[in-house]
Amino acid sequence: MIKREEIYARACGSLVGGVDSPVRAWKSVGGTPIFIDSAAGAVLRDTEGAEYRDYVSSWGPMILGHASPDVVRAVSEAAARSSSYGAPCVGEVELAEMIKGRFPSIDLIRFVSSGTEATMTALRLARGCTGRDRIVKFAGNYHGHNDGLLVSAGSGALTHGVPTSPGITAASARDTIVARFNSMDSVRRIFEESGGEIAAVIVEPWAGNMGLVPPAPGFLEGLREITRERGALLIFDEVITGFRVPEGGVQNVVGVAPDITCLGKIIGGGLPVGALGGRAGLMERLSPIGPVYQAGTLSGNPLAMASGIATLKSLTESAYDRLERAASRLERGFKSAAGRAGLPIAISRLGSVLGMFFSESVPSDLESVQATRGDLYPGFFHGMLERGDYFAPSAFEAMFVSAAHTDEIIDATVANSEAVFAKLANSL
Ligand code: KE4
Repeated sequence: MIKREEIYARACGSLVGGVDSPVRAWKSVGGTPIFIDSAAGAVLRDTEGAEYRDYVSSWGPMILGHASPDVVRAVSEAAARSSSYGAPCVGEVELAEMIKGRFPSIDLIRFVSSGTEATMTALRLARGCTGRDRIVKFAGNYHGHNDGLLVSAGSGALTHGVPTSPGITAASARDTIVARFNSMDSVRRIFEESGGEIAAVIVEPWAGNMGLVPPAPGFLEGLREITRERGALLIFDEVITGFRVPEGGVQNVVGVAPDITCLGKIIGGGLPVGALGGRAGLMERLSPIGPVYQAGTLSGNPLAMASGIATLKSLTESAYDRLERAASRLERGFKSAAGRAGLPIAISRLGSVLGMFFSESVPSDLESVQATRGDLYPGFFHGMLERGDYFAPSAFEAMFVSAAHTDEIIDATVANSEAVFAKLANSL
């Protein structure tokens, strides 16, 4: 047994902030982060032996639950055949074919090792294909930590109050134009001013890095129309939403086909992976066929491919039914518990990913997210944690359930929320 204070102090002696990704340091909610020793199904176990019902799910990849037997078996068998070859393997082809089978907008794929690499490559491809420099992104959207996109970014950048990071050159920032999520007026104004310079618009079709904010009716269709009219590419960052819904991705739910789709998280089942895909004519501009260079030592890693294949194979209709049952039960339970406590909350949900806001209604953009009572979030986080429920240590993240979240797991969490919501309501 290792006390969290002890291991965190040790970690701070070797890792920046004691962590390898900022949001894990709990800076915005306070307290000493727990260190995880193991996990199985919907439950985490920390180094002190305490158990928690997990609603972070490694930020999305663990959609089946932790240590899913099929995934463990697939990764173990792959590891016994070596963990990396630096040469093509059959698993890359199999996983690519599985993804193509669910995304009609994708003819060809390139695997990389993170969502950041996927979006970074997508931008380079868009610029390489159009000969244009500028990119439009949306305030509060997060696409990983590449320079051009760490401007008015969500997730950890927003959590730590540095949406536009130091170290980004003026040129990078100049080439990134920030629009308001769900505002076609803001996008039209940008195209009126700079349309001929814009290589691409990149968007999280459901924004999962400022809480979970849905697209307004017609917003995604509007982006498709204006980019097509003005010769810019449309990039959907589906790193969170890809395979989170039974339809595959948001693009299949709304019927809007982007030019490039970025994926990650679930397609690797918890191992490092990212991917970008699109029409053959576009993707073939990437090296080795085309001139736009991209490469990676561990791209298409055999263990990550085995994990992704096993995960997608296990995402059956009955798995999605379990996911829907768990997520809708949590949504209903939180709403009724908060209602009984007299605490205004608003919940958004896309399949098995949810957002919760301390407000009367679901916000539509970053400005309205920041107008919600985010100050109540630390009380929610710690109140639930001490009762055995682990949520994101940031108000600007989403909640995830897995196929391992049974009715009993969800009902225990909802029961715990009664007291937590009541305490928050009394603090108003
Ligand atoms: P990675 O480079 O972290 O694999 O993926 C970047 C990324 C790209 N696009 C979207 C929509 C994303 O949400 C992410 C990463 N998500 C965050 C959590 N919201 C990762 C967690 C973290 O940064 O520690």
